[in-house]
Amino acid sequence: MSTTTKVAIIMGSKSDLSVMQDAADVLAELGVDYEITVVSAHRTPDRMFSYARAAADRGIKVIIAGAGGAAHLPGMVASLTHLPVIGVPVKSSNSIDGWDSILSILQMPNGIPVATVALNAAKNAGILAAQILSTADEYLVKNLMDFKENLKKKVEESAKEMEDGD
Ligand code: C2R
Repeated sequence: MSTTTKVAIIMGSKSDLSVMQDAADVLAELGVDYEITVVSAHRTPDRMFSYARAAADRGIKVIIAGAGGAAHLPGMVASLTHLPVIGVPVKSSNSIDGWDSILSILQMPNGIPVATVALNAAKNAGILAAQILSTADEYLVKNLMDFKENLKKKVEESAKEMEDGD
């Protein structure tokens, strides 16, 4: 990890990477350094404890945690750190229909929030992490505003194409 790395992307299994890569890609697009790895509350509880406990001291400001099925990783990590945790429900091979993961991450008890994005919405998790960091980073504010301006332009282009019958 470089000294400028502020976002940690973790996931319960390597099999989540095809979803979680979207968070990494949008952070790179926005100019945010990140680290990415596998941490499982179920399979590697000791690793999860040490990773979550050390994250803030290593300079991490936001943790993005994705997991599928009985997704305890985001909530357990949130219970071990004061850092904001963004949870990504993953529709994994062991998921019934995605709801198991959504509800495991979303329905946290009072006191231990996890900011839960939509199913497989790792891109939104990356954008939200950048928005959190931008409250103390003017350079990021500009990148985010450019990003949103691009979204607006794409919609306006689509609208024009549709209206013109292209
Ligand atoms: P495998 O493909 O490795 O069997 O994993 C992973 O996030 C993945 O979506 C299947 C699914 O199990 C999930 N998993 C969790 C946790 N650890 C692994 N939900 C956890 O600690 O919450």
